[in-house]
Amino acid sequence: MKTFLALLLAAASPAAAHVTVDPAEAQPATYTRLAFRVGHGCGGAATTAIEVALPAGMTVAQPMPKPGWDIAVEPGISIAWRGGPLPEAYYDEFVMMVRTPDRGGEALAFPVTQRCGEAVAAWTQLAVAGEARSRFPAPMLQLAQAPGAVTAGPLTLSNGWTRAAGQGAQGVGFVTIRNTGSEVDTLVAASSPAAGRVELHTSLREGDVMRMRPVENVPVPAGGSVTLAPGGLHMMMMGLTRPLAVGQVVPVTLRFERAGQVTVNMAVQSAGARTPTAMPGHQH
Ligand SMILES: [Cu+2]
Repeated sequence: MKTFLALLLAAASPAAAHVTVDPAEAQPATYTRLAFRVGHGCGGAATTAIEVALPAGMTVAQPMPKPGWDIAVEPGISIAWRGGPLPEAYYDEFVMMVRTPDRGGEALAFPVTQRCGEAVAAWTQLAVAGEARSRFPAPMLQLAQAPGAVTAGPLTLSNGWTRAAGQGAQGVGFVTIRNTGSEVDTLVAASSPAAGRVELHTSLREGDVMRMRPVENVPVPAGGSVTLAPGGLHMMMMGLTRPLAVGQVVPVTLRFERAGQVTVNMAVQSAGARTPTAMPGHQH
């Protein structure tokens, strides 16, 4: 049946033959509206379901209701619209709001299964390097490198941020470090012209009290990432040499065992900020 449909689809409308996602590119770690565009049915039959599989790590994905369509959500797994039908000759869009994962530079696949009664078109094939473009490609969303992201060998550092603080006070520093290499690397030191010295700290809960402790280093696993964030690992800028004001940028140089030194610009957020950027529509 699938082969038969494949032939039909290929013959029917090669130009508008794919389910696609709009936009095709987005920023990492931001709220983004995604529209899945459906330009035709399954080889003549009207569309009765669009089932979208979510990429790993997409923990926030909210479907937009659609008159005439029932919605089924499996959190973090899939979103499906069932109903219609959407006639073969019509065009429609199925919309969701997502928070993109903090993995700048990655291409996210959204395999889509389109059903037309009993018939099925599976837009689920992933591109393979060196092979011709698939006839049934999964819609892809390319994540841009995070603004201000810097690389050192296989390491990408992004989302550097700090909080407003006065001269002479202690400042904090946060950053996400991704290691696409096959060997662990280790953050061993940090320094900044804005601070007398910079220590690596972790936060621990002892009873009802959060305490900070210096740590010798911060390992970044091969193929993994580490996020320095409020309530956990952070950089402590001891003795700020100047006040840090919201909107400014503060350079911090991190030293890794393997990748060497790399400088990240940390954006100064408000004194109470919990995240590196404002999240539209979700500020509480
Ligand atoms: Cu600290």
